[in-house]
Amino acid sequence: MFIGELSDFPFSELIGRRREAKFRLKGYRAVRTNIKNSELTRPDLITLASERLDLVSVVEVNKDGSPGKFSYANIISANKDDDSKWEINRFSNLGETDTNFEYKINEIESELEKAYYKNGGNIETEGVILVGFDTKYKYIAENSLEELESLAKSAGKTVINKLIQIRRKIDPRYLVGKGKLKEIILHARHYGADTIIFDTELTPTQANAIFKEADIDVLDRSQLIIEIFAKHATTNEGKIQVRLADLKYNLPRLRGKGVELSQLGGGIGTRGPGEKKLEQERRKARKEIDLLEKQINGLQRRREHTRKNRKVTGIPTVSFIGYTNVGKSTLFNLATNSNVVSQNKLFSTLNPTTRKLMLPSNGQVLMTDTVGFISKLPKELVNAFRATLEEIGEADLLVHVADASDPFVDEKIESVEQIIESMDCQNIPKLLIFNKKDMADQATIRNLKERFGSQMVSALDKSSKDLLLEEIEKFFKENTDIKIEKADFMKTG
Ligand SMILES: Nc1nc2c(ncn2[C@@H]2O[C@H](COP(=O)(O)OP(=O)(O)OP(=O)(O)O)[C@@H](O)[C@H]2O)c(=O)[nH]1
Ligand SMILES: [Mg+2]
Repeated sequence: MFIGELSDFPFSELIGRRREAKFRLKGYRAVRTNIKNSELTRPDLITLASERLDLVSVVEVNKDGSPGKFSYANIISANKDDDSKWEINRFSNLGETDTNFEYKINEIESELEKAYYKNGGNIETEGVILVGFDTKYKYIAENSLEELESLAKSAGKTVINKLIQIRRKIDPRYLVGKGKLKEIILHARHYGADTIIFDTELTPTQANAIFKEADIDVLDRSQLIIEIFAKHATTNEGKIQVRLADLKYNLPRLRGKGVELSQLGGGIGTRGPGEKKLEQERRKARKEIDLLEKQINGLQRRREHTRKNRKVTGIPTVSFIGYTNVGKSTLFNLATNSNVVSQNKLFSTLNPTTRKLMLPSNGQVLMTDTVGFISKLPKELVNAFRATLEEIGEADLLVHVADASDPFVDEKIESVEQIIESMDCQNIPKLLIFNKKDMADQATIRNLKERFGSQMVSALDKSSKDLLLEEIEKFFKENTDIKIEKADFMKTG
């Protein structure tokens, strides 16, 4: 029983941030009494939904102290066609209710559980709500959100629902504005989500302010990308690079537990224990960054050495570049009879691989498979993936692979070209090739051919190997003055 505004009651402190609950209710019922009015207020209902209380009710007290009108509300199942979160039941007199509340609550919980699974929830994996955002156009936010969904799946998460917010002016504190943010949080809790992922890079201020409002996890697009890289990193260098990117991105976003408390307790000019701890964490992160930078520089020198040796041999180098998941690694495997990882996930490749390869008229080249690009790539990651950047920077030819079956192929080609330019590699000769021809319809193939005049291949079709290699050979002959040495069979055996 609580007197006063329900929304002021410190449920979170009392019950804690119970993340394992997912579709469960918290096991708390709130009864409020009121002298004048028996209506549940909006704050009552919001508290019901956000704290996942079993029930919230209000009893009117008659002048003589006897109970009068009575109403109660409970959460209803999340439904993608209807955003209602609660239902209210009203009775003209408390004595009139013959509801068995134990039974009722069990019934609600079993409905919530059913809806959780029906909405795609999965108790084993992390359930996420995705939030798309743009300052102008819904379709831009939608396209980007679709990609965010693939990213979330590549990270092994379950996408429960997607929301889009268009706002002319970015809120520097809450991105989407405080009111909208509260709605999104409520929505996420209603669906039993574990995490909200924003499809933009949140500034440190936004990340911290949003975290304070939401009592479930919050990620942004860049953190999600870093998380995927971390999952896929297998080599020592890959792991160091990801850790470095992670530390650099999150250093200004460190929150430090207990900072709010120390700010409340300490007067102006004093530093509470929370802030000191935060400072310690920052210092620790900076130290680790320094150490990792040194390790990476060491590895870089070693790679430089290898590349110099390669240069001496005079064999031209060809690097496959392109948007993530277009089939670079599959094509690389086909061309070089290799076995690097290729799979239908974003960022399968993290480290460049180089192999020697024979072109149709016996000329030799070195071919490299590289990390895929993505639009809005966090700069901490671009810098961290130096191994790939160096490979690209040193290449004699960049084979830009694009996916012919992708409706957004134009935007992705553009995005790759921009990244290449930002890496100062725009002067390296480039050959555009369309892959996944088998998945594109005839009209699209004709249209792409007309506009780009590029070769169409399918990495799944063995005959594409010759097409690709002939194209590369022809390009060297017609567009560069690089002489490709023929393999010397006597020497190499
Ligand atoms: N239908 C079809 N699927 C293809 C083709 N080429 C590649 N794929 C599939 O596309 C998915 C991605 O292929 P990858 O070779 O891993 O792509 P990638 O460009 O190396 O991706 P990242 O390393 O993540 O940047 C895999 O499931 C491949 O089997 C193709 O020509 N046709
Ligand atoms: Mg790959």
